[in-house]
Amino acid sequence: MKILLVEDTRAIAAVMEARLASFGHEVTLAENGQLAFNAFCESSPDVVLMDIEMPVMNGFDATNRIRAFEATQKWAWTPIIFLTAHDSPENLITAIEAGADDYLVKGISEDVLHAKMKAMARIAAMRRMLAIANLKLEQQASRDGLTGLFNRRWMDLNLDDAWEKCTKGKSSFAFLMLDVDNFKKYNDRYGHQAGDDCLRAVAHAIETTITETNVEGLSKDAFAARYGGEEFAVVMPRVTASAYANTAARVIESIRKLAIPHEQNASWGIVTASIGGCHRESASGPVATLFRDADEALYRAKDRGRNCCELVE
Ligand code: GH3
Ligand code: MG
Ligand code: MG
Ligand code: MG
Repeated sequence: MKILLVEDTRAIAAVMEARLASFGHEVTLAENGQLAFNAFCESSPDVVLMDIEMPVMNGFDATNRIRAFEATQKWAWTPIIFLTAHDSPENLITAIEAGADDYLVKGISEDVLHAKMKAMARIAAMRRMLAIANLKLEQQASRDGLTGLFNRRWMDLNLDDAWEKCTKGKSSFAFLMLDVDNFKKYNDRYGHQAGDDCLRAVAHAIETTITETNVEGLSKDAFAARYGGEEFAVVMPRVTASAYANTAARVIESIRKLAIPHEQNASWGIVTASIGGCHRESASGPVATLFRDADEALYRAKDRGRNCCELVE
C-alpha cells in the first residue's frame, strides 16, 4: 500500500517510516501540510497519516485542501488518519469533523499500527476495485453495444453541452445525420448477422474519419455516435463551413472504400450511405433545429438518389 506520512518531527517520522516499511508499505514522507498536498497530488497514495501541528500548513488545512482536490475528481476518497499526541474522544470528533477518517496516537504499539494498516489496505483494495468497476460501467453506459460508438444517450448529453458552449461563444457548429442506403435489402439478402457486421464496419469507418479530421485540425472535438438502427450522427463544434463539407464528403467516401458487396444497392453494388447536414456560422436557438435541418437534408439526399451528401449552410 502507498502511504503518505506527514510529520514534521524527524524522530517520530523516522520511527514510523521504518515500521511501515517493515510491514511492506511504500512510504512517502512530507514534513508539512503544503508539501503533503503536493505529494498527495503527485503520488495518489492509498492512505494518508497526517500530523496536526506542523509549520507552514497544519494538518487540518492540508486535509481541507486534499478533500477539495478530491471533490474535483471521480470517486476519490482517500482515508486520512490524524496522528495525535493523546488518546481522547475529543480528538476523534475533531478529526472526523476536519475531514479525516480516524486518528492514531503517536506512541501506538507496533502490533496495533500493523493491524490498522491491514484494515486500511483492505479498504484501499476495495476502493481500487470499485473505481475500476465504476469506470467500466460508465463506459458501457455511454457506448453502443453493437458498434462501440457513443450511444444516443451520451450523444444527447454531450451535444447539448457543446451546443450551449458554442451558443455562448457565438461559435460555429455542424451536425451530420448519416443513413445507410437500402439497408433493409442488405439484411434481406445477406442476413442479419452480416447486417450487424456491416454496421460495425460502417461505424468504424465513420469514427476513424472523424478522428483523422480532429487530428488534422479540420474539426475540433468532433465525435460520432450511433443515432439508432442504421443511422449515425456526427457532432462538430467550432468547425468552418469548408471543413464541415470536407468531413461529410470524407465520411461518405470512407464507407464506399470499405467496398462491402451489396448487390441490391442501386447500380453501385457496394454498401453506401447518405448524409444530411447543417452548419451554423454562429450557434443560436434551440438545439432541436439542428436535428430538423439535418433530417430534412437527409431526405433530400435520399430523394436525389442516395450515396451523396445534402448540406445546408
Ligand atoms: P433507405 O436507403 O431509404 O434508408 O432504405 P433502408 O432500407 O436503409 O431503410 P429502412 O428504414 O427501410 O430500413 C432500415 C433497416 O435497418 C431495417 C432494419 O432491419 C435494419 N436495422 C436497423 N438496426 C439494425 C441492426 O442493429 N442490425 C441489423 N442487422 N439491421 C438493422
Ligand atoms: Mg508536529
Ligand atoms: Mg433509416
Ligand atoms: Mg437506410
